[in-house]
Amino acid sequence: MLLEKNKIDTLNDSLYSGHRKRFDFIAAEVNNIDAVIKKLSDFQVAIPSWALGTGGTRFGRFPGRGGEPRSLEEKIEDVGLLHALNRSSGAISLHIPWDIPGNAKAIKELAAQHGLRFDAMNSNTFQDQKDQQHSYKFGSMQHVDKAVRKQAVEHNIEVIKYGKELGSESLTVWLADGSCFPGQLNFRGAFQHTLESLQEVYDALPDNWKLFVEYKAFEPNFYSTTVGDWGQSLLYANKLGPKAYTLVDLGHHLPNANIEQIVSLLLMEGKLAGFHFNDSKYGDDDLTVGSINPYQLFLIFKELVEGMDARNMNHASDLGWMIDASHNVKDPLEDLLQSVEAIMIAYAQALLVDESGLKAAQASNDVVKAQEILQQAYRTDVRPLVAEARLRAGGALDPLQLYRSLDVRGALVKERGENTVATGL
Ligand code: PSV
Ligand code: MN
Repeated sequence: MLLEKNKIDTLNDSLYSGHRKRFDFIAAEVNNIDAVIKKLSDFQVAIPSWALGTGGTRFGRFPGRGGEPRSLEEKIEDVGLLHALNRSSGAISLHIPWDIPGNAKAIKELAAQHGLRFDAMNSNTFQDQKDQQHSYKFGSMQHVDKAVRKQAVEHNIEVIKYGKELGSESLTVWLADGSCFPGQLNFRGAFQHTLESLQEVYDALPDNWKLFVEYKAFEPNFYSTTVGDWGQSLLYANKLGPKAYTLVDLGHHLPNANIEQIVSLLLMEGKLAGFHFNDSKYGDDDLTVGSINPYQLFLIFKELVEGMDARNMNHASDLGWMIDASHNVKDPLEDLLQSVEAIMIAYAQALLVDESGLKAAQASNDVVKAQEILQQAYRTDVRPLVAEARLRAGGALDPLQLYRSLDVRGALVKERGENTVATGL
């Protein structure tokens, strides 16, 4: 389904005068307003190909209204729809083998028609596939059997091959490897095997590619995880070399971890790869970004903006920005629109932080002033700035309202059927 530009314009016209008032009000308070809007327009968040269908838990899955994408082509069309609405979702991230591009040239062309590029490629050695020779039951890259490790390495090299065909420039490796019980594995042995396997994958990376090492505290293993936290990920990344980085998935920490501090230090070391955004209350809940703890999201973006500026980095292109969420009770496309909006809001708030005032407050140990400065930015209603950036880029002033008023889901159900289940996960 394609969204005609005149439908976007019609809704924008009806919302414009209210928007203008709200925008002028906040714009008067912001220094360099055009530079801020430009940064917001440039910022793109990749959509994972596995988040376009209804998710579930190990207790079950409740289908949505239908119309889910039945193929990679339809997934690209769905991301194209999101991007047409918000102009901030201009990339898609593929998981192999869930979304193998059969005809890479045609897939690349289709994505380009929707203004999409291919973000990080993701490998999968956490599930056994039907025709697979060796099982990953006891791990993949950490496995005691060399044949299993070799299979995992070869899979990752195959994923790089697909990525090269599509114009991607990074590989994210998330390993479920670890153990469920004390004594099950030798920690150092598991680390060494994993490092050796990752090194083989690293050596197969094209020069302009990056390797993102994602960590996760627990699940599916419940006693130890072989890339369990940012320290372990950073150890691997440092040992592997300059093309290896640490990827932060917000849901992959133990409760109350200070993620913004982790982000700050990884950036300082030049080892932050990027993000998998989601939100959570308990574990890897994969909820809509900003739905539980929007202040934390703002604090993370505050560190990102300050840390990236300190290293002269380009906010839009020097880190990988991606959503990694699951939609159990919401329409996946609505959930993704909400997530992208939450990310843009947190980024906009971070751009408003009075950095020099904050530095002065820190230098004089003025704790109260420092808090005031942060909360001044956080409590500013930046939604008109984000909407203005969308408007200038050709998107909808209110993407969710347009999605609903056009009954996009209804049209997708008509086109694809009620009982479609997204391919993949
Ligand atoms: C694992 O929980 C994870 O965050 C990894 O990024 C996977 O690639 C993704 O979720 C999908 O299972
Ligand atoms: Mn993830």
